[in-house]
Amino acid sequence: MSTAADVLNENWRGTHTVPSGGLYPHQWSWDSAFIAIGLRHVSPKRARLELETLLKSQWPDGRLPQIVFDLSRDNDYFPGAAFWGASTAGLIQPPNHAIAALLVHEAEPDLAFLGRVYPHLVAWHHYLLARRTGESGLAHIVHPWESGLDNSPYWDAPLAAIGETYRGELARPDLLHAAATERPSNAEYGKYLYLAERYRDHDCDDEDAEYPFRLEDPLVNALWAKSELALAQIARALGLDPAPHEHRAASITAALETLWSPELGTYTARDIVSAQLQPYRTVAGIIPLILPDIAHAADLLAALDGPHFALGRVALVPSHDLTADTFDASLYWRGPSWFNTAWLLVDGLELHGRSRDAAALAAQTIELAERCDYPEYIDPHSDAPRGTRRFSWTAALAIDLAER
Ligand code: 2M8
Repeated sequence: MSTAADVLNENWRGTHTVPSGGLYPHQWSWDSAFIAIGLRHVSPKRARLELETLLKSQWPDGRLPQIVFDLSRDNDYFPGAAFWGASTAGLIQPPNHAIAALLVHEAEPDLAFLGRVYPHLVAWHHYLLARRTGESGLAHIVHPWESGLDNSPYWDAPLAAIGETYRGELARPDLLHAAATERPSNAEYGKYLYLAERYRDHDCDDEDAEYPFRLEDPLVNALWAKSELALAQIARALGLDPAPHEHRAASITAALETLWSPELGTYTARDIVSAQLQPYRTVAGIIPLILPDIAHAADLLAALDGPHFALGRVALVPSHDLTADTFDASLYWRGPSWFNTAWLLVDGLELHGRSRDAAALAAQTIELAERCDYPEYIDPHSDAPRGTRRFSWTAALAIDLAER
């Protein structure tokens, strides 16, 4: 029987792991962090190399790029290096890397590794603070791809408000590897490419005052705060001062309260351009449960248990509210359950005193990953696999849950 480790071996490219050989032939930023978390149980050495390969592509301003391209596969994914005119994409992804670095070190203590990665991780967080953080104290994203949850309903109204669309030729090699009913539409791709092109043509400098897509997302900021807590532990291990990281984590955690929606009973995203909170429940709005001091932990647990996310009554945790008109059980980040958010919520449940439910969610995550051949995502009602198969973070996080 093929194992999760076989999937990681298949997708290993000598210095890093691709998310999947067909659909995603390059190195993705937050995928690599999740992958390293599983890889540490297979080969701590490879896990360290996975992270350090990504860090090698860090920009001088500190950002970690969304994608590091394999130039030999540039025709197999769009937009690639030819579009960006560079070997990395200018956008970012959610900051889960310090969490991964700490866990990799815990699997096989290596202070030299921690010492090498720490300054890079500090520079990465500094980029978020210096270039992306406004008065609210939260970092904003400038593209749906930066959220990791590309076609979440959070982005519907902000994208609809943008009159422009991409005028170049739209390639969709992704549709060779996943059904069109399970991927974003061409209309969404038109907006994605318009924004990416505009950001690129301003040298990705974050200085375009009229830039039309700027949102504060609860998952991105919760991961940032959690990563600051991880950096505090890394600093302590290195004999450095953890306090600045602890203070930053506390201030992001406090600032997340500005994204709380009493009507929804979850956190949500704020559109900085329109000053609107988005009226949707998504798994991103529950993820702040990973923070020990989050104010609405009890409400988040109630949201998980209630009809919108139905913990224990559907497969894993759906990416979008089961009762919403916008819910679609097969469509990417608009309903299907994903293995990385399940992994994060296992941690959140554990942290907030729900160990039995955490264990049940972990067991379900491992079982579904194995039974469905490590799918990218699954239908929460039928358990049917969706998206691509033999997907690296699904395999990696199943290994991690099984090893704990
Ligand atoms: C998906 O996003 C990429 C663009 O970054 C795509 O659809 O082409 C998302 O699920 C994202 O979170 C993930 O990092 C990436 C690679 O697995 O795929």
